[in-house]
Amino acid sequence: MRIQKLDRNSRQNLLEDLLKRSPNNYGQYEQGVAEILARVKEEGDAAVFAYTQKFDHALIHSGNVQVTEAEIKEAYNQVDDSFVGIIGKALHNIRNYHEKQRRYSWFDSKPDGTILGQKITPLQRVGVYVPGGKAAYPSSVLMNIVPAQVAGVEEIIMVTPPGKDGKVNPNTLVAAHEAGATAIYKVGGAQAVGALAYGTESIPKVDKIVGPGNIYVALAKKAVYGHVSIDAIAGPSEILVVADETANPRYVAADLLSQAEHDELASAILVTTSSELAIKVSEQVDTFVRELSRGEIIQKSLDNYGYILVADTMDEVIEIANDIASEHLEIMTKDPYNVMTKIRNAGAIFIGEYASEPLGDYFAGPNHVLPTNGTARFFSPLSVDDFIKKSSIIGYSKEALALIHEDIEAFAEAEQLTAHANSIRVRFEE
Ligand code: HSO
Ligand code: ZN
Repeated sequence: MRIQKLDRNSRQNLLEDLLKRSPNNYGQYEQGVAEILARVKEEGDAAVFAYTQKFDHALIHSGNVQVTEAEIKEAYNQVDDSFVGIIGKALHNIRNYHEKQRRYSWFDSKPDGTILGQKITPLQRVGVYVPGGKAAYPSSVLMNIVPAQVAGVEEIIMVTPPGKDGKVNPNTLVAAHEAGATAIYKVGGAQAVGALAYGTESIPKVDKIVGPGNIYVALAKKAVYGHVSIDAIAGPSEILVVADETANPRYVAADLLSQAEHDELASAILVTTSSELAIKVSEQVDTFVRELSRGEIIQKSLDNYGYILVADTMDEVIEIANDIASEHLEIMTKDPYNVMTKIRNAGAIFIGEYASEPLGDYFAGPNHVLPTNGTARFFSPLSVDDFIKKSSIIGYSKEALALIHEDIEAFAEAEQLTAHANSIRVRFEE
């Protein structure tokens, strides 16, 4: 891995380099996606099935588009019981964590008879997109469904592209069933997003679409935003390790590669105050790359967006970590909790040498759907909040309104909205 001294130059280059990974640079596919969406809106099922034949080479029709109980049973037969057990344990932790995010309605009443409040209502129906092919991660199925379920969403509709044989990845089906998807449809791509956004004869319209997907799915989600809600558009994975001389180089190297293996555009960065650690990590990375099965992807990803930066002080390390605003941030220093308090921007913060990133991907409980591409400056992990909405509650008594009615009338008149003023005034005319 390349090792650089952290100075103004390398810092500037790094930040510019990372920005190139933004999924906002795919304008050339927009037209094609818009056409797919328009046809799905117009023709419903017929368009969805035609695109499924064209892109997934699968013959899907209204009689087989929804996954049946029998297909779920068949999937269980294909998946190891021990894996089902592991999914169950992960689910337990993920549910417990998300339970803590649950929000409650509140009502404040005053002696004068006013009641102000906020009513929490879960979204009624949401769509979870699950990619097919190599990125069909059962862990992501859990991470997208659980917060919706904890929020109280009644209908959790999953869509996922079928293989040529018209079947869905059995691991995906088992994870969806364990997590509590209420219906599963065998459609993918922009056409699936269109179906969820507009509704078709077979697939119901939802209120929000979440879940990762390829560029067509991402652009389709962006295009239907406003018509339905969507989650943030996920970019390639990122890990940033902040370490001092006390860190174990083998652990640091292993953790960097855990995210580099996701994608050739993934980014893996170590920022450290120790040049000795930098050299050891770089050597260890080379050893691991030779041993690991996805070594080729890892090497490409490291050539693209892998960096080891050596800084003079921990303050500089923290500053660049905040500028990068990484999806995952690991802290391996002698006082990791102290460093953590100075981190402003990060999707998930892993503290100490036993909190390795994959612990969060699979098992600890927090969501692994996290802001990428520097968006941790203003976005948060997927959570129960994504699946609820709020209504304001206002209740007033005559006595309470009497005290302020003139002020409201004056305010309305200042805006020259006399009907507004009138609506208050008529209540105090007798
Ligand atoms: N680290 C990925 C999520 C994932 N990892 C799924 C393994 N499976 C999100 O950046
Ligand atoms: Zn991962």
